[in-house]
Amino acid sequence: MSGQRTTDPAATGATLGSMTSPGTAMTGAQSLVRSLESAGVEVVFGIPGGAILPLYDPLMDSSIRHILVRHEQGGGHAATGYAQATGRVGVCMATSGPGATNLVTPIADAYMDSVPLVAITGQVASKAIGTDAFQEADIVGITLPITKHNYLVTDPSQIPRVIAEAFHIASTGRPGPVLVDVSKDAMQAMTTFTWPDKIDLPGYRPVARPHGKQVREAARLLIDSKRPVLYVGGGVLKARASEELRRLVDLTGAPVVTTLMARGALPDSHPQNLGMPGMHGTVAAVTALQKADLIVSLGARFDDRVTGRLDSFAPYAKIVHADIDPAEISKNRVADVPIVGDARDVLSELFLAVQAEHTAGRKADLAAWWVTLTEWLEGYPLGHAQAPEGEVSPQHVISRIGAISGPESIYVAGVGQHQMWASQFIQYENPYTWINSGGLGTMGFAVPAAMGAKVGKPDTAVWAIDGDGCFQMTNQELATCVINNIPIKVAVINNSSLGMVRQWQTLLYNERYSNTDLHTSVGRRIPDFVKLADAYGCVGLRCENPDEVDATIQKAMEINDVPVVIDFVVHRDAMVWPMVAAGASNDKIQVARDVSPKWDRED
Ligand SMILES: Cc1ncc(C[n+]2csc(CCOP(=O)(O)OP(=O)(O)O)c2C)c(N)n1
Repeated sequence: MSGQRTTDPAATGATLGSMTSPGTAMTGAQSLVRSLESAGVEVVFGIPGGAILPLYDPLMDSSIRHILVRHEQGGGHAATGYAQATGRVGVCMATSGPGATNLVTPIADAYMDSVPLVAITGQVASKAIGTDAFQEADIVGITLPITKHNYLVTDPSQIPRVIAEAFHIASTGRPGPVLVDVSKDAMQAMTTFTWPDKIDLPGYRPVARPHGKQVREAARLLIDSKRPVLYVGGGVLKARASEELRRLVDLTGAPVVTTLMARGALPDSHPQNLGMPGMHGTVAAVTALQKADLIVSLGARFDDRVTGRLDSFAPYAKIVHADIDPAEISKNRVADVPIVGDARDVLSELFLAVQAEHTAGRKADLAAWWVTLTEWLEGYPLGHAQAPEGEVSPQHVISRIGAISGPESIYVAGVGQHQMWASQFIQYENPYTWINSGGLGTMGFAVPAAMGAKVGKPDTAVWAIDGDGCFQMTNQELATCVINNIPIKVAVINNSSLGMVRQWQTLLYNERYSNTDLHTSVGRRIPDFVKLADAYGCVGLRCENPDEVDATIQKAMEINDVPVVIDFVVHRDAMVWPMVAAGASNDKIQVARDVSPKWDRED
């Protein structure tokens, strides 16, 4: 995880020496601020309250930028967006009790998507812990299953060590969230500050370098394979290994699928990129995995949204499974060749091993496989039905945003149909340009995560592509954006309904639309998103006419001093295709309602 090594205390110790001499007397809160500075923190998203107030006072004198959010959930997702866009550790903070429990969703979200996050919470005074004191919640207990590690600190002298460890754990191995809960009295008491010059965690030694024998075995399988697929997951991005991936892809000539968490790891324009696998993946990507004789999984985890019905997933394939987290290997699908290691090291070594095979005159012949793959790619490209006359197509809006704003922009999605379309219809050419909530599927992710991404990448255009349902969960962070000069662009794909749920009701519940109508455009506008944007001090635009899509996007591109919200009123019956129904076999992929690819019908 080289991109995150700035958090290593050994690397930051030199700077520290000039800031503070070891053993300086100060309060626990001052020590906590010094520790965050020493860990290289530049920005924190949070909200103060009684238990964490001692920390907010010295924060005023710190170089660290604190961004006051409107809801702790927004602070957590903002830290995640920042981390995803920059590769650094994201930091959020909250007070005890309800402040801390409001962080539960973003912490769980970061855990599922392996995002390096440090959450600092204030806790009631140590003597009051366990007494049901005002605003007491056992946040360490609550977050135990959704953090990589967590701490309760009641002794101020432990603060520098714990913070150093928290950043180390969050950013190394398989990244993830770490929570540090600090009692109020520990922040108020006097202590001395010394930043540790090394981390001593005997029980935590993530393996980075893969085992050479396993890598050579994987290379041999790749050479012998007639129908290999490189199955690339978010771990490749976490390891900042896009370059290494590209080299292996070019060397092997093998087809690649990039999961929802890995979009952008290999350019979409690369001829070997078959696109996204899984429930709403391309026919070529889904079917290539099904028919493969070898799957080389790189930083992916055989998630149910990718495998579909597990016992019928990729029945002919041998599995090479490379992951930094040994717990992932053979969890869902037994691996023939397990490789534990950092994706960048795995890719570099696999490259050398395949190169050695080539030098020895052994090379895979994938010509026949590519004939078949090309038939699938050409026969079943991604596409969508036209919207009814005069109505706006959501897929068209999203693809035009991608085309006009371009591949250097960052696109952040909420959860639902718009998320799948944003993954399908924007061409990702660069890593770290696509940010979404893949594992937890958290509605409300887009606006705050886009805010965090824009803080980390202020010179990049950052789009939140959101649903009208998702947007209503966290749009209050637009106030944070306006006040703190964070000019994101929000495209609300307004189908006046909880679209993805409605799609399932259409397909599986006989078009009985129980509680999915949001009344945000059809007949009424509750709320009116343009007025809402205006109320926050953003520019609000509306587009209801298919002929005005491009001009509206262009207008948003020209506004760079305040956030822009566009209410794209789209037709509500658009559906996400292709689709593999939940729990079904990937062999049952449909490209439209009751329409399967030709070979499936012939079967
Ligand atoms: C916090 C949360 N609650 C409920 C869900 C279940 N859910 C998944 S998609 C969806 C609908 C999203 O609607 P909208 O934001 O309008 O997006 P659309 O699908 O219409 O594009 C719901 C309710 C969820 N993923 N997250």
